[in-house]
Amino acid sequence: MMKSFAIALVFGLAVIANGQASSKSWARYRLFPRSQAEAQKISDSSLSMFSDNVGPETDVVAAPGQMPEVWKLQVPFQFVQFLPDPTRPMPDTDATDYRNEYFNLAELNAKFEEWRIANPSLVQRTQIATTVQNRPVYAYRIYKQGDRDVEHPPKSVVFTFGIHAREWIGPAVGLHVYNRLLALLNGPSTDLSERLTDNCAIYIVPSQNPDGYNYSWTNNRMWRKNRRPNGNNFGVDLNRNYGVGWGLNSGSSGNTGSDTYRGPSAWSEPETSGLRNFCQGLRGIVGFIDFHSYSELILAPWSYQTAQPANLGTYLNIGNQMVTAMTAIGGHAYEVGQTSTLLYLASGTSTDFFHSTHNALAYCIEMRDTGANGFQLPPSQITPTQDENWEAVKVLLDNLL
Ligand code: 0X9
Ligand code: ZN
Repeated sequence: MMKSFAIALVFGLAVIANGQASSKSWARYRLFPRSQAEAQKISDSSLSMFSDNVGPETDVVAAPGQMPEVWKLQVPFQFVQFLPDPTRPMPDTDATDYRNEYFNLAELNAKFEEWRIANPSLVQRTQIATTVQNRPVYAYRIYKQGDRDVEHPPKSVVFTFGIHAREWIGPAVGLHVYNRLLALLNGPSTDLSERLTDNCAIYIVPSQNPDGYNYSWTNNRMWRKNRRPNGNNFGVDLNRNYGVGWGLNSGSSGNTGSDTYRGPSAWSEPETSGLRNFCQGLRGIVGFIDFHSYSELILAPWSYQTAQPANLGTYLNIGNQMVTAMTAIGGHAYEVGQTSTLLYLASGTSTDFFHSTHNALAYCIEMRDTGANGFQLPPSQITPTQDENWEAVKVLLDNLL
């Protein structure tokens, strides 16, 4: 049964593969790996991952002429759709409305700076890394010193955005979280703002991969990694470069051309090692969220192994509270679970590092949508995605402060 299904898929595809359009067009294919070894073959290939779901099925993007790469995998597959050429530069939008437009790197940096300068007593900026192409990576600290006259608050929470270049909704949500936190601290005192004042500093890294983000605007909308030159290829997947579980359990690739290339060693990239060094100096990191897209998932460690973390119950409990708040405001019911079992094995990730080294409650949120538009989420969905993820942030802070 399973076998004939597989053969039908492959034959079904042959018709499309030999059709004229596919050799000249970009196309999305769905692959059905039957074993860990086949999943690893997909991960090692130079096909661009569309969904990164190297589990029961995964979607890849084939450039014109890349069809032989798909065949070579010898994994059952089916055609999903033709895609617009992602290598066309994006039109320069001159975006000003962060609730309804995507900001390019310069616009994003300018907005973070505008709000920092407008709030000198609340915001502090630190450069935590310099990228391969010499761009700064910044962390913005938001903290209002309260009655308790402490030099450093006892707790810290860290939010990172934009580690994967093409996930444009990430930095867009970062802008909103920053804006809402400033509004909270500037507005009338609330239970949460009081606890924030006395207790906790929040750190936002709005764009952890500025080289990749810029490249996704200028050259290739589907770019994921940073822009490290690797011989004939470019880029390290920064979310495979963290030093916990690095390179283990087929959750990453050693091929430089792969979209999940882990880099030559753990922490080889400035965007990851800079964040690690910066966090070494912070007091008590209790919470962390790394914002990604897409799939509408709230993911807990571990991601490099299927074993459960000792406090999985706490992760699921707070995750479910997030879902309740998010669904109430936006109607999208994100799913909660452990990365390695709900999604797939991913080794060397941000969450495994913050969970294990800092003992933080460390989530990865895969934001909208569930695949209809994927990384190219229409601007009309920016506002609702920002709003529902601000709810998730508040739930985390409520539980941890
Ligand atoms: O593969 C990834 O890095 C993430 N999915 S994505 O489609 N956005 O690339 C999920 C990995 C899980 N992330 C963490 N546990 N940090
Ligand atoms: Zn991602």
